[in-house]
Amino acid sequence: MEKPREWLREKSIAKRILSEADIIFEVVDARIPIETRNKVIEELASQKNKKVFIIINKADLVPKEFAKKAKEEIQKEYPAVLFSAHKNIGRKELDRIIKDLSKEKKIIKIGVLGYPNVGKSSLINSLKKRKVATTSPKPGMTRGEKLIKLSKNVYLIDTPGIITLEFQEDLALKGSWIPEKLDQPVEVALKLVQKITEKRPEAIKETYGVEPEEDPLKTLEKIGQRLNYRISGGIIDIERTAKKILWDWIKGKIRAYWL
Ligand SMILES: Nc1nc2c(ncn2[C@@H]2O[C@H](COP(=O)(O)OP(=O)(O)OP(=O)(O)O)[C@@H](O)[C@H]2O)c(=O)[nH]1
Ligand SMILES: [Mg+2]
Repeated sequence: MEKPREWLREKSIAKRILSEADIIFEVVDARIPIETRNKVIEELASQKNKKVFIIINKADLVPKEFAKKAKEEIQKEYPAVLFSAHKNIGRKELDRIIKDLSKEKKIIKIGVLGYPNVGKSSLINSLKKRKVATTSPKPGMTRGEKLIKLSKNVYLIDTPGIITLEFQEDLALKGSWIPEKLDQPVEVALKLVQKITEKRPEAIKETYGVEPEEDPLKTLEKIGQRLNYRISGGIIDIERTAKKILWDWIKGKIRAYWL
C-alpha cells in the first residue's frame, strides 16, 4: 500500500491531538459524508474516551433534503452539525455547542480533525470570523498543528488532514489526494465518472454540458472533446481531461453527492 510512512506520521499526529484535545470535531464533506468519516480518528477517540462531534461541512454543495438525511444517518452514532464555512450554515448552532462545552472545564481544547481538504481550516476561520488558518483547494495544505484561541477559555487545534491506510485512488475519490500525484489519474477519473453517473448523472450535464454515457470512458472522451483538450493529431487528451475532472471534484464544482 502506498505511503505507509506518511500514514504513520499522520497517525501519530492524530494520536497526539487526541491526547491533547478535550473534544474532537471530526469534519466531513457533505457530498460524501460517510466516505469521509475517518476510522483512525473515530477509533482513537473512542479508545481515549473523547467526545466526538461530526461537522458536516460544505453543506452549501448539497440540497437540504440530502443534508438532512446525512445528518440523521450520522447522528445514529455521533452528534452532528450541518455546516458551511462559505455560506454561514450552522455557525450559530456550533457557537452554541462550543459555548456549552466551554462551561465544562476551565480551559477546553477542541481538536479539528478529518481527511485532507474537507475544510478544517476554513471551519476554524469561520468560527473565528477572521482568517487565522491557511486554506487552499490543494489537499494537504495544513502541515503542522496550530493552536488558535477562539475565546477566553476555548482553543481550537488546526491539524493536517489525517489519511487512513488506503489506496491513493480511494483518497483521490474523497478529494483528499492531488491528481498530479496519482499513478493512474485516468483510472481514478473513470471510477469517479462512473460513480457520478450512477448517483447523480445530471451533475455531468450541469458541469460539462454533455450527456453521460453508460461507459465512463465515452463520457470522459465527450468531456475532453467539449473542453477541446487535444494532443497532437487532434486526439482527445484523456489524461488532461481526467485531471481536470478530479480537480473539479476537489473544488466542489461537480454537484454530485451520495451516502
Ligand atoms: N463550497 C464550500 N467549499 C468549502 C467549504 N469549506 C471549505 N471549502 C473549500 O475546500 C477547500 C479546502 O479547504 P481547507 O479549509 O483548506 O481544508 P482543510 O481540511 O483545512 O485541508 P488540509 O489542510 O489540506 O487538510 C478550499 O478550496 C475551501 O475553499 C464550504 O463550506 N463550502
Ligand atoms: Mg487545513
